[in-house]
Amino acid sequence: MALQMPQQNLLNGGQVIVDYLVREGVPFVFGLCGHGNIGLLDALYERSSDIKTISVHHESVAGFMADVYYRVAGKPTATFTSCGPGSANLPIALANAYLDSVPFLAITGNVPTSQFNRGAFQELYRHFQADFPSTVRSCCKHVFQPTRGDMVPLAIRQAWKTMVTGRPGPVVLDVPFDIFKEAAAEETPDPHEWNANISSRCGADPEGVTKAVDMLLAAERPVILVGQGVRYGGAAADLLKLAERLQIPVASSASGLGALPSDHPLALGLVSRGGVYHANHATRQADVLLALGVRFDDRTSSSWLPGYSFTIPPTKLIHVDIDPNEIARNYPVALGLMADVRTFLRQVLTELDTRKNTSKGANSRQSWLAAIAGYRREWEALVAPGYLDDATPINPQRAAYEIDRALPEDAILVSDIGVHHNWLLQFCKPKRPDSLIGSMGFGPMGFGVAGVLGAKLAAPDRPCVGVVGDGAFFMHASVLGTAVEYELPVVWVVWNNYAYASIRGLQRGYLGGRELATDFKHPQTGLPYNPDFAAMARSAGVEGVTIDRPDDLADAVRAGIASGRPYLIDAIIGADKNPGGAGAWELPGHGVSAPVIGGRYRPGS
Ligand SMILES: Cc1ncc(C[n+]2csc(CCOP(=O)(O)OP(=O)(O)O)c2C)c(N)n1
Ligand SMILES: [Mg+2]
Repeated sequence: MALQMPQQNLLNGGQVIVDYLVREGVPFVFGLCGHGNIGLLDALYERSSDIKTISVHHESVAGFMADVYYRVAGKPTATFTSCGPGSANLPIALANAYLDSVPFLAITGNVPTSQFNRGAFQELYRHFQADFPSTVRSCCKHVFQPTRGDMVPLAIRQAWKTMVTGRPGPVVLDVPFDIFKEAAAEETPDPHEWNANISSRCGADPEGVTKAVDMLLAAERPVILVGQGVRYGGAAADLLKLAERLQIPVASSASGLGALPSDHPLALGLVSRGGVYHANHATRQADVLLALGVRFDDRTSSSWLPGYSFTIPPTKLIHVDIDPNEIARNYPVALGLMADVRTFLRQVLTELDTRKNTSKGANSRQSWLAAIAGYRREWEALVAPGYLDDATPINPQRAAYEIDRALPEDAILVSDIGVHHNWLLQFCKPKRPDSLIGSMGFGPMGFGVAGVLGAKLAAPDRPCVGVVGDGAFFMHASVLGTAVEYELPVVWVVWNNYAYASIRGLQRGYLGGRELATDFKHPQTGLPYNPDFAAMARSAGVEGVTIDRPDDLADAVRAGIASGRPYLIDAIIGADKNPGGAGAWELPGHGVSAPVIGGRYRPGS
């Protein structure tokens, strides 16, 4: 398509940005208009056959869509937001992407350079002129703010490179109003020169690889712990090879679930404060723990209290991460290696080829695996009754199970934040690295409500289901309109427990039941209150049904997927049970939760 050339046949700032996105192969931009970004919209208008603009009804929706798009497609996209309040709706999604190491380019509008520091409409100026960058500095890898048209080419190519190299993360390109229209360059930087040929897949120090292999071969109770670095680093196939070759069981942080298919005999599942017994009891007894792309946050680590998730030391930790800042952040390391996880795994496999007798260690590991199988049986016996509970409202464990079993193998489940997420983490059986997507770093409500739309755009042929709290859905119900406007056949299961139940659970667990501001009640009757979500969906042109019997839930999910239309299931689910796990969680000043199985492990006792 012919571009409209401004003065001297130069592309303007907006055109350079959009052309660069097109040359990077970005299929979508997500955002919301404002006077601050009409220049960019104009450039997008010109290229509308090359890049599709998705207009949403809340800026955070745009950010969550871009975020989950990347988690599924492995490719970054961009968002556009206006100056002032429009962009101020975005940091929640930026911070979420930042903490979960997910890249997207946030193009934020700002006031015209000629008006800097005059207090123009929507300028944040009282501390420093046009100071949106300060608003987002803790929420992204870098902020670029070109203040002349000819600064745009440099800014866009550097922004993209910063976003995708090293530990990935979101980057902000903050563009004053006039710069979108100001003459910028004759042509756009070529991604092949500035970005495509850069690899950050660095390997570990070769001596470190030798040491790691020595430690793994000598270990009697080794465990591999995987996190996001394996899942999104494309390392799942190499992980499988290593685990099978050395017969080492694999536990996952919440962000690593599905890196090894859940039904693989060596897959232990979730290690966490709410982790399953066989995972937690294996990782905390391990003599060598190989941690791949894991942060050891408080939930994974049972608030770092020894003996619940981990006991490091005496466990010898081999910690591999592309970001050295995460190594030895929370636990001492026997061996810390900065490396891309996939490259490291390949180095280890190559090193193993040079060793003799690797099967000896694998055979001696059978007693360790047998012990873990025993822990697994104990866990399964503990949770068995929950699968059979026929009660209405639906038992949450049963709900998680019914939703999971209704999903075909290629389905993508995007969870929101809340108690439903904890249940899903325990009882879903993800088969692929992207089967169960959740937010673990920042945990913003709305992530799943909106994110499922991004998943669908990334994988139009795969069923995409968002399981979301009633609190979060009400907060972000505008997604109904977006699904209709862009014909996105996603299924939302609203986990309707008439409460901000995860927080009410804390009031019950830690505060003696002093409940305030955590449930939804009708003012006159005192009965649980919520809008009729199914009717709300229908009013927006989305199919909507209400389910309160466990036997109907799986069929409803299947029907939603089969409908080929946006579909909402309002599922009435009990809130009186909390997902108990084998770990613990400390809320400093309020105490420590008790595990439901196994207690605290003390080495040597
Ligand atoms: C934007 C945002 N506000 C507040 C919180 C704190 N928070 C975490 S979970 C939760 C309750 C969520 O309620 P709901 O969506 O109904 O999910 P449930 O826990 O009931 O499954 C709240 C308020 C948050 N994580 N994000
Ligand atoms: Mg709720």
